Amino acid sequence: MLDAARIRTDFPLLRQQENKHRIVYLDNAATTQKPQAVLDALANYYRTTNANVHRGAYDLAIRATEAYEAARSRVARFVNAWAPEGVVFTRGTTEAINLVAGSYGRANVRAGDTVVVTAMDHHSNLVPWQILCQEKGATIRMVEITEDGRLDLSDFGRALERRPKLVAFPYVSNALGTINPAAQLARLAHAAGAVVLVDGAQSTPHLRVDVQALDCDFYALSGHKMLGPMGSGALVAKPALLDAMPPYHGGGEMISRVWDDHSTYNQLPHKFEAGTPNVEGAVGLAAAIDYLEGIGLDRIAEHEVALAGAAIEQLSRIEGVTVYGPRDHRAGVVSFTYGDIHPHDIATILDQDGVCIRAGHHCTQPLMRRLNVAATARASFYVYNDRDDVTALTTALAKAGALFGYVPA
Ligand code: 7TS
Repeated sequence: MLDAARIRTDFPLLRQQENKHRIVYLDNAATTQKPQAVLDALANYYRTTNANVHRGAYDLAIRATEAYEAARSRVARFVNAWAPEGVVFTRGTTEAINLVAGSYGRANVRAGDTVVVTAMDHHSNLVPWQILCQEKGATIRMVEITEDGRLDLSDFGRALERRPKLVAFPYVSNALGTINPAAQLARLAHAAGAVVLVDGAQSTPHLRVDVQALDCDFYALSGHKMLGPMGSGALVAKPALLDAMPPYHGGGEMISRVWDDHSTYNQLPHKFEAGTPNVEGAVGLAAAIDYLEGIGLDRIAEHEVALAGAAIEQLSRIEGVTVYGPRDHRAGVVSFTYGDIHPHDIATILDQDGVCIRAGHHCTQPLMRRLNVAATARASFYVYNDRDDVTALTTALAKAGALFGYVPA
């Protein structure tokens, strides 16, 4: 186990109380808190290095550009990207997927084509493909899940028989915690002639990721879910694919030469980074990666699996609680319902004890329909959580049970 109590002291926000209780922050799948090292990197950037990047001839602007490009290399090393120029900074996973749909998708998907997604995809890995398919007259094929919340591999195989243009899936489900066999899925999809996009929003913070070993084509990630700043993230892609893609946004920085009626475009990755980028986001994300690697991704994964296992074990002992998702080969996300208590009520009652969890559809409405629920309550763990947090969760839940007459008060 990690020394979570020690790690917690690195996070100023976690020193504060919520509703007069020690904060028990269990909404890490939505966003994580930020360590002092990241806050310092942001302040330091503005104190010593801030200028607009890629256009200054003076030393300060050169240093800002170097900091930004060093952050790109840091992200590239972290996920073993094909090359630093295959890392395009975005606002997060959502923008990265929209970039692929809007550029690769619009250039390559035609009427009658199929795009494969899964029933456990976050809306941000579904709606961009719906928009694309509606525009092109193409079809979405959604792969079903099994009873225990895994991808149905035989249905995946059937979907591939349509020879889809593109296959998109999450490495880790934000609502079920399922870890998908991403390398195997990518291999099968490639064999069927498809290009593969992996939604890495929930995997990058929690597992050691190697995009070359996964052998996907596109990989999307969010910095704010891995201790980095809000509005930071990246699309990691095979450079040859990016090179052949048309631009996504037009504007400054993405051009080479501009004429009255047309333009030529900059080299990678700048072709996809129109306008002034989020330099502080990139610098803060690089600091977050340093912090995470200081702990070690394998240890982080092990820690979360242990906490999720303890949570599932304790929750399952409470009569009336249903825990969703697989029991093993899963990440630190635990979705549950408690009888007919509305998940929003559960979250509100838990908040009285300082326990922050998410309630709702988790941007996975097609999945919620398959689970036959409108919403679930969801606890998600990270490096600063420990077994006391699991106990705080179940103790507060018992109070909710008492309030709604499920257990004697
Ligand atoms: N994909 C998955 C699997 C996610 O969990 C999320 C965010 C996204 C994409 C979108 O990421 P963004 O950084 O661009 O917003 N998931 C959640 C969540 O589970 N609760 O709040 C946001």
